[in-house]
Amino acid sequence: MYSTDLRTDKEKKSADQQVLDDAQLWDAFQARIDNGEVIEAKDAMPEKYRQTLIRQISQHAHSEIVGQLPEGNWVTRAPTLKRKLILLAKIQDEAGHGLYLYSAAETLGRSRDDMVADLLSGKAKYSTIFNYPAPTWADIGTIGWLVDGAAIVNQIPLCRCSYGPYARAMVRVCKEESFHQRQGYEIVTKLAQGTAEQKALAQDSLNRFWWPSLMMFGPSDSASTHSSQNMKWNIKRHSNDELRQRFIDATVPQAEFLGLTVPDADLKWNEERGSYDHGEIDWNEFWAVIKDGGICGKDRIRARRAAAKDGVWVRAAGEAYAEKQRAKEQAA
Ligand code: BYC
Repeated sequence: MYSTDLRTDKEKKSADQQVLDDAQLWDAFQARIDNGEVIEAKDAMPEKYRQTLIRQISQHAHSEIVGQLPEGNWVTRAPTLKRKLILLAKIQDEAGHGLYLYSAAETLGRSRDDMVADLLSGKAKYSTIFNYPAPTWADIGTIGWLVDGAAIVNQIPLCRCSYGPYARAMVRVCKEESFHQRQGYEIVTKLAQGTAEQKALAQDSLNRFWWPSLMMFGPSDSASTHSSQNMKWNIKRHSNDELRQRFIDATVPQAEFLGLTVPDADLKWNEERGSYDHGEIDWNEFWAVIKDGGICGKDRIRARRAAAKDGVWVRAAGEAYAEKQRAKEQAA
């Protein structure tokens, strides 16, 4: 498959030799991070840094790709031609995000084929949010508003992540997510300001997507295994709970503006903190969706396996064409 790892075999070998494992070299790497330097693909890095980036970036890429599925179901049922075009453009953007992210992960030495194989075998994680069903048109609005909204809050700090290829990919992704969030909020606005039935549809969708959207930020800080090291390495700039709180504070007024009710009886403005207090997230549900795939996990993997199988001829044709071009260039 196409690779963006541009290093020669010799360079890869020498990078392998540079894998930092003794304390002194770790300190030197940490000093670069503390100094705000950007780490590039050919730089020496601790093996754990490389592995945690491959883990996070590939999970992120899988989320973008699997995230197309609930929305894809609505392309043929979008209420107007304009809505259909906007939705198609958004879904196409998500494919592009997956591509940038797989490419960024490949610079760390893992092939896209291997990463995709992990997704298809069920080994790799992707965001729990995409294992929830989207049975109504209002859900397409809510996904843009809440899911892309949460993604922006989580991903803006990643534009300053210490790993250059990931940070640069995030800049473009965030710009596009911003359009996605607005188109989603616009759909929900139309419904909330429409008939009583339309407003009820919007409210029902908010009820179902609110808590799963909060789970997108990951487990609470006390249960997060990677946060502390990843913050030391400037991969993460803020903790899961900090970003979740930021999302709640930005989103509750948006729901209020639409006359919708956030489904949290404990939600209350805290004057002293200048922030909302909120109810307890059901972490049992979160871990169960990670473990068993929730309502849609099996369908999502089945759909990705079918796409991989149906796309074999496309990839073969692409490779044959590239080979033909190479032969032509060599002959010229
Ligand atoms: N779902 O130590 P923690 C989009 C896992 S796509 C599933 O806090 P970390 C869109 C975590 O992987 C947006 N698993 O981890 C697309 C770890 O397990 P492993 C996707 C989760 O990495 C299409 C364990 O729990 N965004 O917007 O420090 C259409 C412990 O967690 C989840 C990204 O991927 C979860 N929600 O922090 C529309 C952002 N949360 O790997 C929209 C990039 C946690 O040890 N990723 N886990 O087995 C990140 O920022 C971080 O990886 C996270 C987790 C904040 C998600």
